[in-house]
Amino acid sequence: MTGDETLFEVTSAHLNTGLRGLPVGTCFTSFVTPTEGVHYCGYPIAELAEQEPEDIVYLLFNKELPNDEQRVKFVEDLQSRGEVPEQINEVFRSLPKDGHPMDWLSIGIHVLGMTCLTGDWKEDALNMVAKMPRVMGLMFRYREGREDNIPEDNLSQTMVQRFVNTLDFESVDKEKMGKIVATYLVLHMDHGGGNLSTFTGKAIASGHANVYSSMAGAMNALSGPLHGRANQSCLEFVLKVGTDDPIKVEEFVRSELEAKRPIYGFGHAVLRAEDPRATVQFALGEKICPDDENFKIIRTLREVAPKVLAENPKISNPNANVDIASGALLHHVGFTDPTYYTTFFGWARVAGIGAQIFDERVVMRDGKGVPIYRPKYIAEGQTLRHLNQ
Ligand code: AMX
Repeated sequence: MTGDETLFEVTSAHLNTGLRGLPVGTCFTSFVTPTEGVHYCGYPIAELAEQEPEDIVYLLFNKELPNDEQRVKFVEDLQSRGEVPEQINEVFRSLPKDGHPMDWLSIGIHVLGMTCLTGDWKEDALNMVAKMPRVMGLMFRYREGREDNIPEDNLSQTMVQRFVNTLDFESVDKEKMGKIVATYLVLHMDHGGGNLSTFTGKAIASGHANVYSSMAGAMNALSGPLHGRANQSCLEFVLKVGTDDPIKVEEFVRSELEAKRPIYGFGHAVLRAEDPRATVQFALGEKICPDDENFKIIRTLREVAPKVLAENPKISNPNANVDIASGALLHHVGFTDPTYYTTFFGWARVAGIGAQIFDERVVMRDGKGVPIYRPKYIAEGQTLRHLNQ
């Protein structure tokens, strides 16, 4: 037995805790540290924030950033994969408009799986990444009843431009929108191996369901209010604050805590400082929309809430998390309905989860792949000792 193998002992205290903290595998794409937050393939996220989303997709699949030549080739490759099947229009036309956008996204991914499957893990994962901008754009269009005059998908554009082009929002600064969406995608593409949606996607793929079915399952996991849907709750919270006056904001924060409600956008399970993804988005907001009403509110919240939360020693991290700023920025460029926010999160994660599924299926264990997931459950009344008998 090596020293490594003795580092972690499973005790009965680990049972029924949602696998929290239990080491179960290796993640090649990203990890999270308490001070610098998420790192993609070793790079702290703050160093990557200005990269194009296509560069990060390349990084997650190849474990290195592309050089200029590789970048050009990869962008062309993604563009060649971008076309979406006509059937997606029929399906979206028929879905209930009051269904949650995350359910639409999951169904859209299933449609891709039913029409575009190759059966090759990497091909399918990259094809899905390439098709997502159009799927996302179409989802907005059909949900909002803007089914007529949808611009053709311009496959020579970047992923974000294709989405913005499909949406074709009137009276919105498309360049600003593109910058905010691109930054959002880069910051959200991956977050370690054990978060619920990533784990779910990999678990489904371990039974050799295809990448599309696995990703649809991952999106369903992401849609939960304790997971990806927190970003929707965050903007709803900011709208509820409704003022950027520091005294009133402090009163509001205290009254929410008094009522045992969370202060959304603050705190983190792993980070012990402000999430660099929040820092990046605050800097972007100061550049793009310093006078936006919601941005002014989150600026004040960022000053006031950590001081109030720090009064409670139980709270491990009183600082801003990634979700505090993303909603205000998206809102500023016309995405005023927070129920859509988790779909941006899902769109971004298709890259990270797709890359992790590829690693687990094709790369790990010298190419044999990780076997079908099968954690051990103990029968009622038994203890861990029974496992050794
Ligand atoms: N507001 C109110 N109470 C908070 C809080 C906050 N922002 N952050 C932590 N706490 C409370 C916890 O609920 C917990 O209370 P309990 O002991 O009564 O159960 C106690 O402080 C200790 O929690 P913790 O160890 O500091 O954090 P955690 O790992 O249990 O929870 C998180 C982390 C993010 C769920 C929590 O900070 C929270 O609920 N934040 C507000 C909601 C939010 O912003 N969610 C988005 C998270 C974004 C992300 O992680 N990507």
